[in-house]
Formats: sequence, C-alpha cells, structure tokens
Amino acid sequence: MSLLSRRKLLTGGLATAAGASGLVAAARIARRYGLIPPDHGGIYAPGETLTYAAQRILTRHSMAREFPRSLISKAPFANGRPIQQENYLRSQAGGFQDWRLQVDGMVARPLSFSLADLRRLSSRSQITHIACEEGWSFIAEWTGVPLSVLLDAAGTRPDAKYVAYYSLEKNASDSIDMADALHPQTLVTYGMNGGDLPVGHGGPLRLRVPRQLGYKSLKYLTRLTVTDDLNKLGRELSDPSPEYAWYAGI
Ligand SMILES: Nc1nc2c(c(=O)[nH]1)N[C@H]1C(S)=C(S)[C@@H](COP(=O)(O)O)O[C@H]1N2
Ligand SMILES: [Mo]
Repeated sequence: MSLLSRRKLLTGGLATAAGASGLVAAARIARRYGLIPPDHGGIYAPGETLTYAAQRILTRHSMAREFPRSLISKAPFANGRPIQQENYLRSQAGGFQDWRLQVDGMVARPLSFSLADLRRLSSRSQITHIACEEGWSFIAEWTGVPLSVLLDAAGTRPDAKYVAYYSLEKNASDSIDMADALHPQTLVTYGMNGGDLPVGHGGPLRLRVPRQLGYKSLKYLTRLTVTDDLNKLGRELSDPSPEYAWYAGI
C-alpha cells in the first residue's frame, strides 16, 4: 500500500472509530500501528493516545512556523529563578569550559562533546515561538546543531524509538520519539538572538523542540540517551508527571 493511501486509511479509521464507537476503538487502531504514547494510561484514558496518533499521522512532515527577524520578542521571559546549583555555578565561573554533552544508549559510538566541539559542527538558526503551558510565550532566534547530526555521529541503532535527555538541574529530564528527535527543527542550541544562550534561557546548552510546548525544551542539557523503551531508564523517565503530557505537540 502506498504511504498516502495508508495514511488516508489510518486517519479515516481513527476518525470513524472516534465517531462511531468512541475513543476506545480509536485507541485500539492506534495500538495496532504502534502509535501509543508512553504515558497512555491504558484504554481507559485514550485521549492522549488519540491526540498523539492523529498528530503523528497528520503532521509527520510538518514544520513549526518560522518568523521574520522583525517579530523577535524584545523582552523574552525567562521562566523560573536563575539556577543556583553549586556544580552549575562552578562551571559557569570557568566559562563552561568543562561542560560536556554525553550521547549514549543505543548508539554504535558513545560520544562526548564540549561546547567548542558542538560549535564546529554544522549549525542551523531558526526563529520560532516558545510557548509555556501557563499561557505566556515569546519568539526568539535559536542557533545550534540539529539533534539528528549528533545522533548520526553517534550511530543511532535502527530499532531506537526514543531519545531521553537530561539537564544538569536535579530531577530534570524528558524524552521525545524519533520523529521529533530526527526532525530538522529539533536543535541542541548554544545561541539565542545572535549571542550565547543566556543562563536564564538554559545556557550554555538547551534542547529546543519547537513542535512541542515549552516544557519539552529542557535547559542546561548534559546528556542524551537513545533507547527503545523508556521503562529501562528509571522512574523519572518511565513514569512522567501526570500534569505534563508526554506528548505536547502544538
Ligand atoms: N532544566 C529546566 N528546563 C526547563 C524548565 C525548568 O524549570 N528547568 N522549565 C521548562 C518550562 S515549563 C518552560 S515553559 C520553558 C521556559 O523557557 P524560558 O525560560 O526560556 O522562557 O523551559 C522549560 N525547560
Ligand atoms: Mo512552562
């Protein structure tokens, strides 16, 4: 079956099922095609599944909107208090020379990048909107290395399904599926609005996932782990907070 007709069948099937016999049937179709998000909560909470499955089918190739320079926000809002962790402040005092981004898990070659290493790789800049689930948002230019470039360098195994990512900040981690990890707009960023990424916005390194809500764009990025099963990575990643949907597509 062609990709297009398969896609038509899937979306048609999901819509029909949702209309005819409720969300539970839609979830059943989603499961058959491997479109269950890791926080699905079983067939009794099929809403998350329907959102994820429908989005993944319809927007697999879609791009987050990019804006002209004239629309960059004059006063971007840095969420939360400045990070005060002792190991962070020490690294900052040394100009982040010792900052490393580790890439491991289901890869042929685990790698470790300094900021200088990352700056030598091919970069991309994009002007996108970042939206917090609490209602505020801003537009900024972000510069960095496409996550796909790092995953290719490490040699991601073909059976990988997720990329988990960790912050230097305690208990801060998250994950995305391969569709978002390999998406051209998903960047490991070290620059914002033409300068270094400010501390308040996650400097020296932050993952930007512009097709999802702000909370998926983790600040103070230190590690990427490729996996086929989030349950292998401990509670923090296998059991995400119920307040924040794992899939936050916009
Ligand atoms: N490490 C870390 N990353 C984080 C957060 C955080 O508290 N710690 N907050 C998230 C949330 S809820 C949002 S909306 C955005 C805010 O990005 P900003 O501070 O650049 O505005 O960062 C996300 N990344
Ligand atoms: Mo947020």
